[in-house]
Amino acid sequence: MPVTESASETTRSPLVFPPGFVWGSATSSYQIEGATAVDGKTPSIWDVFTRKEGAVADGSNGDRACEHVERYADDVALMADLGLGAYRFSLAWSRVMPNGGSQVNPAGLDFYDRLIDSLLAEGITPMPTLYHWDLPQALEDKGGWVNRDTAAAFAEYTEAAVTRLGDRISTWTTLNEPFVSANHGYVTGEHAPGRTSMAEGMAASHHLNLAHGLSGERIRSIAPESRLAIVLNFTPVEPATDSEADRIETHHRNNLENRWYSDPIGGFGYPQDSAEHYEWDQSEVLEGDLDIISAPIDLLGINFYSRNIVSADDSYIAPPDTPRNTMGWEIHPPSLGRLLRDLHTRYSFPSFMITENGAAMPDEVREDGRIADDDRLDFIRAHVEQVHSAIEDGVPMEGYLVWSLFDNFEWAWGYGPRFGIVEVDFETQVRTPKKSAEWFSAVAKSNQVTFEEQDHG
Ligand code: IFM
Repeated sequence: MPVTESASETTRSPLVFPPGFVWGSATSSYQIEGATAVDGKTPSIWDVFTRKEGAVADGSNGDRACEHVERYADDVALMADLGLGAYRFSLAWSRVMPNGGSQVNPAGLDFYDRLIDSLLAEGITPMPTLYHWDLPQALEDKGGWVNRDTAAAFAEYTEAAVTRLGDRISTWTTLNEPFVSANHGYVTGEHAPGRTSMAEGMAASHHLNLAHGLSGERIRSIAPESRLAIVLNFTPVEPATDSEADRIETHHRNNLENRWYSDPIGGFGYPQDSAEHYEWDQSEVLEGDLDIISAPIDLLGINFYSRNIVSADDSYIAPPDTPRNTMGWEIHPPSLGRLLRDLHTRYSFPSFMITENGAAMPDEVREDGRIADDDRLDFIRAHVEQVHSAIEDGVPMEGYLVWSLFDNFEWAWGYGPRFGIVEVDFETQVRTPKKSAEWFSAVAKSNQVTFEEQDHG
């Protein structure tokens, strides 16, 4: 007898994750910290970019954001209540090394020192990322990522951070989503520093890769016990039609968006046909660079949100019933499972973690004093299911971190899109866990995903 969809949902057995699987959340410095000009911190490119007319949809900036610098102790207590096992955050470079120079600012490092100690006291693993897009403006003034010296400066900054904090960190992440730093920052101009040159974007991409490699060398030498990671974003692409033009365009977009960092790091070098396609002469790639970049990493962090359908002439229009989040991004969980299997097949990285996955949703329904975000809950659960099935297929997945712990400053979109599993009232700074947070907490505490009807009750 056929079972109805809802009956089959309720009768599904739980998905149990391997012992030690890590459940946690992710944030980044500029998006939540606030305190942008205290204790010796100097402006980052985002402090400057947000002041430009029209740069941010709602004219906002990160001056206050979630006031995490002030409220970190309560925030850590909240994570502990939720039963999270890891917290991925980033360090603001210009808090640690004002002006990006060689002078270390102990007062800036004090904040991360306190944060890390509070996390460890609660049994939460701190997972710092050294760079999540907030370059010191002083370095941008010298050419930013287009200037090779920025990669060397990043290694100096790495040394300062790892020397002070490294005794308590088991995994260091160098960069977050370098594709976005190079592309949105230097090619499309929609992110800081707002430049619009393909050639500059290409130079930036190589210097970001080099920065990862040079930073990794310092991490290995100063904290040989800790693991080395990088976090990359992947947006699987599919051609809109079977036409040769669509397939060729898809191929190059895949190389640019999904392989420009993982290929050199994984030892394949840059995709040469696409370098030619994008008219990059590779003059920035000096002898020895690719060896530095391809030194082994211990963990690849994967940020996944959506897929892209590509047509050569940009004519593709998705069917009106395509499910989307409030950013307009298609919701397509099977692309995550496929991506994980493909990455494991192509590269020899020893371990993977979902370091960001989540969705901005309307958050309009309130029940029992909190946002009843069944749509976000469904989104996360559907993606977590894909992770489980990849594990069953032998992909070495070690954890899942939801983006994001809090509603926060969503870059050029300002505070409009809400990605948090915890609601933040930006006037009062009150944090209220949403229904998805309650659900995620139960998953984290039990290490399994259930399919009970009451998940939506
Ligand atoms: O908010 C961002 C984050 O900073 C990087 N990854 C994507 C998120 C959602 O756009």
